[in-house]
Amino acid sequence: MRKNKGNKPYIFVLALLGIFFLIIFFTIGLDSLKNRNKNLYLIVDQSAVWEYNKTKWVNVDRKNYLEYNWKKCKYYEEGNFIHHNYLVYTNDRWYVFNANKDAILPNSKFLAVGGNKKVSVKNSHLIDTDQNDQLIIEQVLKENGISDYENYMTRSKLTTDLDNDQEEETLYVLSNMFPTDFSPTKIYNIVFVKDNDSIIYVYKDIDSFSNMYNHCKVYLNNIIDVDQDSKDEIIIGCGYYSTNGIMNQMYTLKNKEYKLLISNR
Ligand SMILES: [Ca+2]
Ligand SMILES: [Ca+2]
Repeated sequence: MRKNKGNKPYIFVLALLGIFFLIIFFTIGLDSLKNRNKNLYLIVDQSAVWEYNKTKWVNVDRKNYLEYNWKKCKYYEEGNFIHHNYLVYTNDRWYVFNANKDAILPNSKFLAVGGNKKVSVKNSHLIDTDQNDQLIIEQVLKENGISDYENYMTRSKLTTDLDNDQEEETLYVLSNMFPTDFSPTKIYNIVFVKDNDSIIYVYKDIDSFSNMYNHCKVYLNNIIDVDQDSKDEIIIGCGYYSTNGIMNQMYTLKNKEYKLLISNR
């Protein structure tokens, strides 16, 4: 009896400590345990969340998007770092909040980078092509069996050093998808890089006009170096007609070819 009485204060302190650690565990511990392996993830526009899982990129299931809510991430639009922002997934879309937790309107070309791994994101704002690009565009279209050069909707480019050889390449984005005032024989989306005299294709999708609504219209989302090898990965978006969503893909340069790293469809 006596012995038990003497232990009472200790039991009380131990119980208090236990409760204290349980509270800490459930508020901070559980959260960090969940995110322990999240060393790099990308939230790409409204349509993809990609996580780097040990050796490969994986698509995060939409039902798990909530795990990323209120995590601080680096928020970019067309390669411009806007701020360390917070993203919140609710009602089937991402809402973006700044450091003061005020809502901001996301751009359709946004990219949020989360986790603790270093990456570099590059300006990915395209400009319209001009007279000097005409020859190379015609050559590429001809090479792909497309003869009507005059009818197009998107011809844009970005000049930058993508492979870190200290020389600039030009990335072109061409598309005549979903025309309203002309009917081409073929519809196309072509993304390619002109590196000196060689053409390196990133994304190519060509079909007959009658199949148009099975396709999407391509654009550049962002340029990022995810593995810090100083060679840029290219993220494209491709919007399907009406409310049929967006395909996002990330490509990496291996042996002078762009290879698909991950696609959300
Ligand atoms: Ca280069
Ligand atoms: Ca890279």
